[in-house]
Amino acid sequence: MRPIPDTFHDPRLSAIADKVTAGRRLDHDDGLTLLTTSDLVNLGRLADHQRRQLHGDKAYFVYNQHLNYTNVCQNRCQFCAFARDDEEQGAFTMSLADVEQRLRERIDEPIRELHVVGGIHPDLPFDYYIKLLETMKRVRPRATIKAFTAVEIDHIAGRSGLSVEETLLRLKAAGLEMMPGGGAEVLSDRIHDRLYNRKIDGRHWLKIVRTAHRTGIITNATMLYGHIETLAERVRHLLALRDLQDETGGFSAFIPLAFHPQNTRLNRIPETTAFDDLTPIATARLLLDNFDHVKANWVMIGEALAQVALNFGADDLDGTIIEEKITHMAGATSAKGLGRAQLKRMITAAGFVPVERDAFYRPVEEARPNSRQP
Ligand code: V47
Repeated sequence: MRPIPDTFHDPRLSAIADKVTAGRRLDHDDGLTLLTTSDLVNLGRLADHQRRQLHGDKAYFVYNQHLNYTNVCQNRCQFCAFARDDEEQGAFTMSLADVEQRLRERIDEPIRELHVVGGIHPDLPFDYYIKLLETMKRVRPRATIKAFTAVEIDHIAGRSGLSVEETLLRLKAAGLEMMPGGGAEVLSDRIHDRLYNRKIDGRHWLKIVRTAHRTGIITNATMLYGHIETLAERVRHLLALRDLQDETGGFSAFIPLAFHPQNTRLNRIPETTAFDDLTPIATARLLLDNFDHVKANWVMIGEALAQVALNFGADDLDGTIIEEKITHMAGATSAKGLGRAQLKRMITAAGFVPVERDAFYRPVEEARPNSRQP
């Protein structure tokens, strides 16, 4: 085991290091210390220590494609630049033929995961969601479909007239294997009431995710930070996720999402700094002792900082992504997609061994040159 550093500028970190070494669980106060310390380097070293216990020098990425089937959304959350009303300029809803065409444009690429998120469209019938999954599975049989946040699942269940559990089972039969982590934002009634009161609250989000885990659908978990949340609210969010993970074991990865303010109703809030972006990653690695993976999402924090984050507790860079929309509409300046070679170069240059993975973190064998691997 690598030694934990003993030259802490912040003595509070030394006490936390003792707990980490002894395998003792961190608590709410420890979480606050991690989020408030200015001893960033030692915070990173502690998180790196834990990250290497789990993953050694491996760092993961996936060849994935994003697909946003609609931006029509009845919730109109204050932090969102993506949503439109039905008749509003810029509103779109993809037909099944559009979806098929979008997937076929990249059919020669070895895509392993389809990441699918959309708005809460008031009128799409239940059948649309079933056919959407069936279309994706038919066109891309080897890709895992990671689709619909818990907020979408709640809405789709409403459209189906079935229970959430029955809805999930029907979606699973049509090809749903995994759910993305969005929708909870921060598990806090205060923030829910102020920023996204038309959508389900934190308790409801946890209930739907618990049901998904029970039906054998694994999910990710995210946290939208850098807006009006307090540090204590961040810690409570992480601890609520940790409690649910103790109960179900159904979370795959945790992904902190940096708030991008442009074109949103919160556009007076400044963008996050590098310090703001690295501390949630390191804190999550230490507090979420029952999560295997912490992702540094390069779309959110930029390619350069995501690479640095691999040394601050993150073990995964997400992936090629190919055409991110939600954050770019809110002003993200990162690329819209990255190539496999670029991801590998970023990981190698940070001192790690790149591992291309599938959606379930199984290593993927690289295709031989010129071989087709849809
Ligand atoms: O819940 C919306 C976020 C999420 C903004 O599971 C914004 O691997 C920043 O679920 N600035 C949806 N973020 C996307 C999502 C997701 C994203 C990346 C990885 C994974 C995963 C899942 O997008 C929403 C919200 O938190 N979001 N607007 C914004 N202005």
